[in-house]
Amino acid sequence: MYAAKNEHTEIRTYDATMDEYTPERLALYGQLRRAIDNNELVLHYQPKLAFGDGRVYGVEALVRWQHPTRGLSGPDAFISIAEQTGLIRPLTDWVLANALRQLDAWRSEGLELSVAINLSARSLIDAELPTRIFRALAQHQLPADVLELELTETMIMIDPGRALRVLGQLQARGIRIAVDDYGTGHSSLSYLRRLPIADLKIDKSFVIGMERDDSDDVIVRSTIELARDLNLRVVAEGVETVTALRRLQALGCDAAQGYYLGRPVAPETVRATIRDVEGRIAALAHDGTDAADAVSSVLAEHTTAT
Ligand code: G
Ligand code: MN
Repeated sequence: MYAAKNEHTEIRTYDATMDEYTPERLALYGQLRRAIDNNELVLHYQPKLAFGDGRVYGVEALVRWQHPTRGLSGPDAFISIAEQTGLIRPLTDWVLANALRQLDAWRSEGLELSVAINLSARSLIDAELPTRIFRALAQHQLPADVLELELTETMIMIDPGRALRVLGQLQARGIRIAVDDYGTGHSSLSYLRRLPIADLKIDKSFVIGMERDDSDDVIVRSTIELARDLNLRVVAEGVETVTALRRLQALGCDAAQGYYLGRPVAPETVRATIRDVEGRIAALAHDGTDAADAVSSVLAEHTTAT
């Protein structure tokens, strides 16, 4: 009926793939609602490394659902149902509260990190989002610049006017806005320039493809140049090999994230992951045996200079 009304046709044949209210989805809705209340959700954290000093400066929080029978699933399995049913607000609040509580604990133990959370399309145009975020920060007496919000170009384009208003308020208070999966959407550069963004995250598909596909390498290279011209911090996602890491360093990328550096891990494993990646990066920088590699000498120079 809703499909027929939307399309202004009198007759519309039932199509199960369009049905938001199948028994499966309704069951999922109920389970997700309980999951949020019962702490079946968990956040895993993936490190982000700064090329400048070879240190992990922040982590991205990634939500997982530890379902009693289905096991661990990622956001793809449940974000869309949350968006369609209004559960996205309690879900976003849960992620925000938990990520900030964890960050507060780390920082009081001397681990100077920032944390990034991923927003969904719906929460981005939620006029009350800024207030809820400021309240959560205040609760832990955290400065605004330790929080980063990741959103995709596509999400911004759904309602650019509203997105811009919400983002403007957040940025004015010092929160960092990052464009996630950059390169997969269709936003014009002139538009992007007007947004209050601090970080550009190059989509992992280009970074993964870079080693064997010249056009991916060109995209990565020109994105880094563009980001630098626009005074943005540019972060490469999907760094899976040391070759990719070195290439990005040579291209002047600011930071990197990916399986080579560390997979998303449970909070209690974050310290060990950071120690491990920083150790490996320091070793790479001092690896004099690889004399042909200009990149490692750049890294070495930097390490001795600081
Ligand atoms: O859309 P976004 O960039 O936030 O996606 C993050 C997702 O990418 C996470 O689910 C994470 O597990 C995955 N991811 C992180 N690093 C890598 C990587 O190096 N390779 C691949 N294939 N996926 C990654
Ligand atoms: Mn992200």
